[in-house]
Amino acid sequence: MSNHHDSLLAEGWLPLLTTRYMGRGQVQVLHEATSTNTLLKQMALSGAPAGSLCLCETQTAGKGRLGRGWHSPAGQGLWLSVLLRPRIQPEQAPLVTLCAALAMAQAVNEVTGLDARIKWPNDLVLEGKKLCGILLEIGFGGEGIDYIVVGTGLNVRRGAYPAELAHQATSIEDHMAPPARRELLVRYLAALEETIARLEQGGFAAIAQDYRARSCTLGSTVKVSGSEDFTGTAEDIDETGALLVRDESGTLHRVLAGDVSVRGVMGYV
Ligand code: BT5
Repeated sequence: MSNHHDSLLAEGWLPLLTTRYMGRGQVQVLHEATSTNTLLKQMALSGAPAGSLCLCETQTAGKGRLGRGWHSPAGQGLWLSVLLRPRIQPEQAPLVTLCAALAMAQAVNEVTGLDARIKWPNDLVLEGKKLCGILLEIGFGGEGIDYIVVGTGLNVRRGAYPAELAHQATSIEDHMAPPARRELLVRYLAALEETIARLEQGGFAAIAQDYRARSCTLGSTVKVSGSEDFTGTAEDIDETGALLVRDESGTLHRVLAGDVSVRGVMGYV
């Protein structure tokens, strides 16, 4: 169902790019990929420069976290991965997920006016339903981080997710006539370049204010499931990207990963 008004071919968007390096380097635009993350990881290992990008119309083996899958039907979303080689400490790597979430939230907001919120660590939600998921894959070398592949799956059209996920997933088209995907792409790449530069210079503190303003997690009641289960208030994010949650007895927990449900979001009441 390709539509020439919504083409992702590079000649349509490369001239619109406002970035110094993001979305340049090696650029692969494919009709079909197994997973853009997997392909870009191979490119990273063979020396592709920071800013290289892989995007496709459909993925046959789109990946979520923890071995889960990601639905990526043809023409329905922005299925893409960007290669970063950021100058940050290895323990700061998870902060790149937060940067990508912030950049995508800004891009969606600027292009559509919709108020996409960031659910820590890796989701964007609209009115409590998942609009975008983010998957980081990190390669370490002798001197720290060699590469980070940051994959984003943004649901643009209604067909992006199957009916059985309708209770927890949404798309831009569920809210308005969708914009051309290249507009979202160009804005995302610009926002990502800026956000990563700020992270390199000042750590999480440099993006904290903007991040907080678009977060639906900070200040909310959250349920943490993992090695121990508890409920509390998400108070802050630390210098490594961990979520700081104060439980009902007043103890502060540092939550590194695992599943965090936010009250009122994606089915948690
Ligand atoms: C994520 O995982 O949210 C990360 C998704 C990253 C996808 C991008 S697409 C480009 C790049 N290449 C890849 O191979 N991946 C990245 P997680 O938090 O584990 O969420 C996965 C869960 O979300 C699944 O188990 C489903 O329940 C649900 N899901 C799957 N497809 C969805 C979709 N299109 N929209 C909303 N929810 C979906």
